[in-house]
Amino acid sequence: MTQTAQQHLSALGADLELSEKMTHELDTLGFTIIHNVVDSDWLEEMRRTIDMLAEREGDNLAIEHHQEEGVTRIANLINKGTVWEKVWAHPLALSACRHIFGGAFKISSLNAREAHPDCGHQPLHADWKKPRPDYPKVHLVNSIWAVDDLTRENGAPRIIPGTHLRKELPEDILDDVEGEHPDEIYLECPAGSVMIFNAHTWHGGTINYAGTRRRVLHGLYIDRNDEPQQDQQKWLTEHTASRLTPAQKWLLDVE
Ligand SMILES: O=C(O)CCC(=O)C(=O)O
Repeated sequence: MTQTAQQHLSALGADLELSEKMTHELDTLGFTIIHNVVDSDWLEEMRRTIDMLAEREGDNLAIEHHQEEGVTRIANLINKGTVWEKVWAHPLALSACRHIFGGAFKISSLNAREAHPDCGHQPLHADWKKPRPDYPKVHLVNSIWAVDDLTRENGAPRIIPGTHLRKELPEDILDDVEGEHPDEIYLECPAGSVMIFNAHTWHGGTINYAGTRRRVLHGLYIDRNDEPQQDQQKWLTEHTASRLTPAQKWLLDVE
């Protein structure tokens, strides 16, 4: 990592010492869950802002990337409120990224997702869809922030431990990426928890049978040399730019 990258990451507080449990889980399982990252006031602000944006954007929701049947997705949160800054630049998430990538990285995107009642099933997938001739290099790290309690009944995401250590994509190996997997684990956790995972790990959204609210955020980070899901320079508003620190600009890879 260059000295500039190290300076910016230090300015962002991305040098927290991770617990042995966290690093062990990240290395062996591909994911870790941390509870009580978001307090109740902050959760309320997130919930209010998500609902306000969903109402305001209507049919235009997530036009920046992709829409999903039966699901509310809100994209480009970086330019949709100051409440999100504490998410995408969170020292814990950045410190975990630093451990997983082992090199310089940047923001790929920050989006919200909520499966509607009886909807939300996704095939098992890795977020990095390309072949991995450079395995075990890590290209993507994801974080799922539980804005509401996540349970098996309301569509907690599922994940297959250890699959970040496979070169292949699930569709190359499995007969049925839609069906149950013998090793799947549901990422059940109370609101305010964050699941950080190596995004080569096979995972997917599940059905919200209970019909209760299950808003989550996806904070996605990418190797600094790869192309992000969202071109931050293209979508950056003057308002956002005006309040960014030099280190935050570096993290977003914007001028
Ligand atoms: O929100 C979730 O439950 C996981 C969604 C997911 O993996 C995705 O949209 O790629």
